[in-house]
Amino acid sequence: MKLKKLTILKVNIPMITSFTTGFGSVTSRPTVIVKAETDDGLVGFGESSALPFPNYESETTDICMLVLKDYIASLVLNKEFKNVEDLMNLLKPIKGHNFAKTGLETAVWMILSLKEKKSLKELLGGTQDKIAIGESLGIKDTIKETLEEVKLRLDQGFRRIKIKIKPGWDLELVKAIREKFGDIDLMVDANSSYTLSDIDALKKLDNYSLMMMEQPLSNDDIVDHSILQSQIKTPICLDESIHSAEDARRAIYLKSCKIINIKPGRVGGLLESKKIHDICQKNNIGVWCGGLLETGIGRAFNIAVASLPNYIYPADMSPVNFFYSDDLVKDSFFVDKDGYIKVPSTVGLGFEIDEEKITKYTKEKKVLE
Ligand code: OSB
Ligand code: MG
Repeated sequence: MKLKKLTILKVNIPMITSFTTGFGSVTSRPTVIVKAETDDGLVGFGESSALPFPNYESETTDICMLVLKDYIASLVLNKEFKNVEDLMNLLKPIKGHNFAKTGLETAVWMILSLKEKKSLKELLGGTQDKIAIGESLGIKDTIKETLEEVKLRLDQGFRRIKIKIKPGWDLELVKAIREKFGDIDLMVDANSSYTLSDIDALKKLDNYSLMMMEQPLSNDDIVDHSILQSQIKTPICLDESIHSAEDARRAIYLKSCKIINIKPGRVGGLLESKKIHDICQKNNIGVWCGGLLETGIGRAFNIAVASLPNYIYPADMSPVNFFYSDDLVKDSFFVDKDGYIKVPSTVGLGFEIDEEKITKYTKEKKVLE
């Protein structure tokens, strides 16, 4: 197939609540939507879900816009490719920029789904009809507020609770949740806010039967995580440190983690997500699907890839209306009372794109042919 036109959009849906982590607060969240059109008239949409500032990953929304229009477009427009592997080979000259690549890659997965008349789940080889969902709770002003939100989400059926921690906002909070809610499935995510010099604080958390401790140490580290993992029983889950199947292989070799959080945007798309899934499966490392506050478009791809068999822990997949006043799909997913989302079996995205809404929230637009 050949792509004959790319439309790169910076879209900003108002946030109704901010989301605070160890690296700072997300208060407004523009995202990049890629519309790809083939020479035979098929249309796919994808999302580059980098954050607006370089505190989670170095890539940002504006960097994705730039790399897509100035570098990615010319490598792929009017070039023949057969599948996603071929497409990614065309993009090989570009080092990094996984989020930008994912915007295009996911749009092409949607096109392939339409072309082959198979759902994304089927194309990817997914085996699960529904995926278990957990809630990721940002850092709040008080423990009381956090406990209220934990209760609300447990009552709504969410199957595990993840709380964001940072030095000084950790032990007391975990203790309070354990006291009030007993042995619920509970995990913490530090977003790289500790170092090995904080090992005493991390060892204290180790006594609370946490499902996992996500990315406690530096975003670019797998050595100190290995040292830490050898000293605590709580499984370490890597997020920021893993950008590829090669990174996963190295982390597994060094015993730096026992679990990996796969976010398609962070690793360059669904194909690389599947490769990470596969290497983890071979090595008995369970994976799960993280989120980056995507719109319904990005979330749709996350849901599809999370149907692969080794996605064995609940996904961060709160409904889009927890964070945003609106969405870019008409019939977004919902979490049922038992805490599951159904994986769509229809072709294409699996959800109906709302092009009027995309137009309504577009702040910048580049068309390349
Ligand atoms: O580390 O998992 C993270 C949101 C923004 C930046 C980093 C992270 C998160 C989340 C995901 O926790 C929340 C979601 O998308 O539902
Ligand atoms: Mg994380």
